[in-house]
Amino acid sequence: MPWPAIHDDPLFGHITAEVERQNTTLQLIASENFASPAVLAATGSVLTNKYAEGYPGRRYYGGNQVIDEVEELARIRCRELFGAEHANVQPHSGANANMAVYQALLKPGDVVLGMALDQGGHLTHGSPVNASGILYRFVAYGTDAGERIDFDEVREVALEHRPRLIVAGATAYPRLIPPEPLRAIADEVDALLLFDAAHIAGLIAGGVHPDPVPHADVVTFTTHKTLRGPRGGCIVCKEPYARAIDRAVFPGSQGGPLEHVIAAKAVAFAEAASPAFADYAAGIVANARALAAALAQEGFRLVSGGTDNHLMLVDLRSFDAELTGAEAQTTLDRAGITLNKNTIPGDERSPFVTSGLRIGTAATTTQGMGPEEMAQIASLIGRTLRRRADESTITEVRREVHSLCGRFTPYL
Ligand code: DSN
Repeated sequence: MPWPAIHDDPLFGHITAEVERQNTTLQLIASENFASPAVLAATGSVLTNKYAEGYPGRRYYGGNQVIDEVEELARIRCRELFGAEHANVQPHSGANANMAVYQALLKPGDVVLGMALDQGGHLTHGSPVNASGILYRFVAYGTDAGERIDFDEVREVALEHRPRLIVAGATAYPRLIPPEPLRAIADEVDALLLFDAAHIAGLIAGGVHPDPVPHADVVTFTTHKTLRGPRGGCIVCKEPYARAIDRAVFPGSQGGPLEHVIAAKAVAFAEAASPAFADYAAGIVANARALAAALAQEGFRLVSGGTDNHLMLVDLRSFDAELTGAEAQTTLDRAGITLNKNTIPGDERSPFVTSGLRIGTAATTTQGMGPEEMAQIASLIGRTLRRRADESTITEVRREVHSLCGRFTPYL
């Protein structure tokens, strides 16, 4: 027997337990989704066995005839889905994609504009504890009194600091990000424009959010959030940057590509190109609006007053000044409602505590839930947090969550 028998390894018990958790509790983390059986099959395929440093037709190892076909298919589907001139499907994650773009376009010490981290930006948009903030001089822009991106401020900061690159995009921003004003500002200061579409790639592919590809020099995204593919990253760019981007991914910052994940990305691109995916993307936004409206009815203030995308930020202070994001996350987790604490603009609490929650609808929409279920979820959240000291309420909500999920089981 070539492999040791490990069918009784406790690890497989853990995987079964995780399937059970995903099937029976509510997944409201805005960056998560349920990948299709076809995506899971490709991710778990023998393609994981193959080393393929390089790119199709230019590999360092032999035996890559099939792998070349797989990666080329993924690149073609990615270009077609996003109408892009060039695609690199090798980044292992969105963070890797962003770092490769910086490596391709910048020199250490160059000035870059990015969204403030406490107002929705990502770690790779210049956090001092991230390589982006260590290697490059990031200057932050933020949101205005209405908690929306302040394009006048972006322009002022750009004129003052003359960045080499402007980074658009966020991980916790509930509103639409129009690419045109950012392109105009980038042109005015002779900067390049990177649009980090990690969260909204599925909304762009589904045609419900404006397409940044014609406007940005480079667009990065992850494949596992609203796009509903395997965990991973991608870069699309204009042709003049293609060679530098490819070199920055390999050999610049990664070794062997994960070809099983690239195959699963190809599956996801095909799924996202189907007419049904446009309905799905519209459903995500409709559900987010319904959930936000129902949460407002429960007494929660929504940052910026609502949402245009797949997520909302809840300001807990309006509901209960004593309730922190950390306590709300832990309490809801016990009730079978999975989401994450999040800082909100002007938050006085630390990122480990926070005054907010981030809630997304990509996964529940995949399950087939609609506005009626969103209203029920808002009511469950409100009831749990209002009566959080009462153990029987947590048990009762957990039972209701179980029953709700039983009608929309993702993995039968
Ligand atoms: N962890 C991702 C998110 O939740 O938005 C960002 O990297």
